[in-house]
Amino acid sequence: MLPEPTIRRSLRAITRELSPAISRCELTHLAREPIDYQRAVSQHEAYVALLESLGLTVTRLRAELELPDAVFVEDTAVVVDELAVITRPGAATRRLEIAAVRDALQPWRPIAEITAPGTLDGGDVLQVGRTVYVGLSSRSNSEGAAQLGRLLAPFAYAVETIEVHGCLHLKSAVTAVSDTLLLINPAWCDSAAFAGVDTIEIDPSEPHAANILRLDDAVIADAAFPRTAENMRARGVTVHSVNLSELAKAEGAVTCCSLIFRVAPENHGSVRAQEPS
Ligand code: CIR
Repeated sequence: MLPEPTIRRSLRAITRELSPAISRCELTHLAREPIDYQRAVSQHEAYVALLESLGLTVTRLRAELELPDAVFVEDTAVVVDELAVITRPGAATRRLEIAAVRDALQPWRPIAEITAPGTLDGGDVLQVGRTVYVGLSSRSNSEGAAQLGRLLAPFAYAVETIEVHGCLHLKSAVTAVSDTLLLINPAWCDSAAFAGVDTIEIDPSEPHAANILRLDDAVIADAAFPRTAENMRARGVTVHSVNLSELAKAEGAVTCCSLIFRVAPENHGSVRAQEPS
């Protein structure tokens, strides 16, 4: 008898190659420092290779010289099982990123979109079961959250807003290990908003550690945060590490560099999303 495929076998990822213009990226909470482009490319390639080694099929979109932040593909869409919502990123410089992502998601999901005056970055959207938390940040506004709520309501998702302070996105402050366990930096968002859900706090010496990428039975974390990784392992979480130190200078982290979504197992790897020319 064949072994059961792991659930992760049906996960796909969309990533986008790194633009040499990354040195002109948006920055909100960090001072600009030089980014070593070649090292950043190598780190990003290692990230994609890790996703592939863990069984995901990855669609890699091309970089564009005029889109410095396009590698942070997470911000351009919110993908749930039933629908892909193309966002309207809060930074106007990032709005041209959405076209290629819409094309790449088209084969996999019905498409909806956030429209003006709504703004929404995918980095502000945290799905935990049928609850979708939206961070109200410098990028995402209450109109964007309300639009997302209306789009997801027919599928029985409840959208809740939460204030974010001191960091770029909600998922800088909190991410999900599973539907019942969150990793949180309580200094950057109000943990009371997640009452009833179990939480692990980041190690206080690692304020940026709360951003982890959830897969079905493991997480990916930046190797820069070993103490928080140990806290997770102590709770039985499988943690894979990757070094994204150059992208961290652009205020990027592990969730930002991919859009992860589930496909029916029979479609896994069989259909290529259209890639922009
Ligand atoms: C920006 O400021 O938009 C980019 N430099 C970083 C975006 C990181 N994205 C994310 O955390 N989801």
